[in-house]
Amino acid sequence: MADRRRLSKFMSLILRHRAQDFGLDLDRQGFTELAVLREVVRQHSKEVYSEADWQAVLNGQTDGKKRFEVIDGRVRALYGHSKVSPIEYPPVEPPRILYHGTNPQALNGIRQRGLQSMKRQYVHLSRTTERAIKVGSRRTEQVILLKVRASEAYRSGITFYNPEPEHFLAKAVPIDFIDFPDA
Ligand code: HQG
Repeated sequence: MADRRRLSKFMSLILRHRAQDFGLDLDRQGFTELAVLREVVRQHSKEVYSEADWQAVLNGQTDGKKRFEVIDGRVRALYGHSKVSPIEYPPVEPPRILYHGTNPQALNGIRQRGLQSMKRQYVHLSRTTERAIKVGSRRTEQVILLKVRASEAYRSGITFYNPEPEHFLAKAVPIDFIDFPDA
């Protein structure tokens, strides 16, 4: 079996960050033709991916994360885009509390400036503590769990989006709506 994680990572790179470099145009919702993307991947990969590999990655069966979406032969990354590939979603009302898992190095910056989207287009917020801890543990063994008072932020005019069930996005979250662990 081909390395599906590698396919998923390559697709994320193209659809979240570098579509233009690979000659792909994304529409405002981040979609492009699946057939064209497949051809780009074929041209740039040493691996040969089967139909089953493609379906597994597109359906989020590699590690249980739904990263992509296909509608009418067009594909997009659901989240994670950098500022060069802006993407728009319909706004939603968030749950009362959302979580963000981060690392000790980031904490000072967050205390000063709130949660910023950094290299991406949006800040990523998790519905559950488990998911937030998983996200944070990509960078550290000492995950710091922040609680975001999302309903309150929403009522104050912050816009939220929900591209896939576990995740919410916002342009930024000011410190007023963040509960720090030792606060
Ligand atoms: C931190 C993966 C200093 C923030 C994951 C984070 C997720 C600040 C880092 C998704 C800051 C940005 C996104 C501030 C935020 N000062 N640091 N003011 N505000 N930060 O990767 O949330 O597997 O862009 O805490 O699972 O870690 O790729 O965001 O540590 O769902 O599908 O700046 O990416 O999904 O890092 O992860 P990221 P994230 P995939």
